[in-house]
Amino acid sequence: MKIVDARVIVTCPGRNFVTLKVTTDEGLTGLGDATLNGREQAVVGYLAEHVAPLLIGLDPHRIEDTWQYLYRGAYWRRGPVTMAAIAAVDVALWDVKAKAAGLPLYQLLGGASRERIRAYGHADGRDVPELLDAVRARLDQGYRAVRIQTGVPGLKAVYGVHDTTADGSAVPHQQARPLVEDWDTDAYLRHLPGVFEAVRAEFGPELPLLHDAHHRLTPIQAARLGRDLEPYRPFWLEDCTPAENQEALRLVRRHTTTPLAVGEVFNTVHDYQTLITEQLIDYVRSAVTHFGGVTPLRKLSDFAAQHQIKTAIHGPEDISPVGTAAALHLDLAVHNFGIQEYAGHSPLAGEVFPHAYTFADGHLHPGDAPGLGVELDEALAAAHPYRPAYLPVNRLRDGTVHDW
Ligand code: GCO
Ligand code: MG
Repeated sequence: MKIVDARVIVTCPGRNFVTLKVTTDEGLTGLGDATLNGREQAVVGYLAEHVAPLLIGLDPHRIEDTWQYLYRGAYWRRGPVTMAAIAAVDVALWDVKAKAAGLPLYQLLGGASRERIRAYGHADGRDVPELLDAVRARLDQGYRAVRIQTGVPGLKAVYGVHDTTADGSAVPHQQARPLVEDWDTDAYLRHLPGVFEAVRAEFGPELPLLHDAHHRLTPIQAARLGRDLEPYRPFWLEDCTPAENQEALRLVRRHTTTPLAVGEVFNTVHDYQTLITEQLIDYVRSAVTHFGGVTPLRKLSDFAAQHQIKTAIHGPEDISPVGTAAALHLDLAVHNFGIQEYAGHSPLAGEVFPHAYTFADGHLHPGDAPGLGVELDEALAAAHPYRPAYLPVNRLRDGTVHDW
């Protein structure tokens, strides 16, 4: 079998998605997600100009070789743009291989290690009563694990409490310039333990509660927060510090038993070396889409498993249904699965990407269609073209740019 066509398709059914579509001389097609939120066109250029031409004539079955060819062959390694492009190729080739075998992808990864995949959803509110309502809404949808984020008194727009501004008006995803959020770490550290206390008081001790600090703390602040949250038994504290400084997590770990999750902005296993070998974290959070695909994420899972670290693949709305499906096949297959983030997609995105995966009773399953189990309605995709959009930026009260 040979690849005869490789095309990049950009669509915006509510938010931008970048998809690679590979076609073979036997008429099989494969899809890969290359969406890099707020920097989509950089990956489009990398794929269309530098990668797609190299794929023509290759045997799509040679996934490992193609991965190494694109990773080592470029000389310039790593980075989100490169690794999102390689991920799209890798996932598209796994899609083709599984379709050629007539099997859902998870069967090629060793088969199912479990019946279903536990998911966590997002609940956020500008204040505690709004958050409690949001948690209740997620439970009504069937979720059995919830990430909680709230506004902080005195701050007007806070990470994770999206879609509304201080005056309650909607924040559009598509904007000509980034929205500016504001931040005060002391106010946040004072506020959050009370939020956990209120949610525990309302929903009891059993509901798994997660929280994302989004890289905003110094190691000693993260250590303080981890300790202050211990009475409420969080499932995890995510991205407490900017973890490109892996050594920083040693300090956090020394002070708290709150489980730590890290990795959604990582691109390669090297970013995890110290974190995994020194057991400084409990969950690896990388997305198939930003980590170079199923091939390296499988290797990461196995490396993490040797240190009793579990997987928790990144699953926000900006990972397309193609990237979501790839994650679900891995989740079902690997032994050290922990939990899957599932923010879901708009109904329109579901129509652009018809898919076999399902969500019920707080659990996901990739379905049993051959391949990934996701298709792309190209006509509908074309009817919703790319719209420029940025992620927000974050500033302290005095105007200093802070981690977002
Ligand atoms: C998460 C993430 C996301 C990211 C987003 C950036 O845990 O789901 O933090 O919300 O901010 O994916 O594009
Ligand atoms: Mg996160």
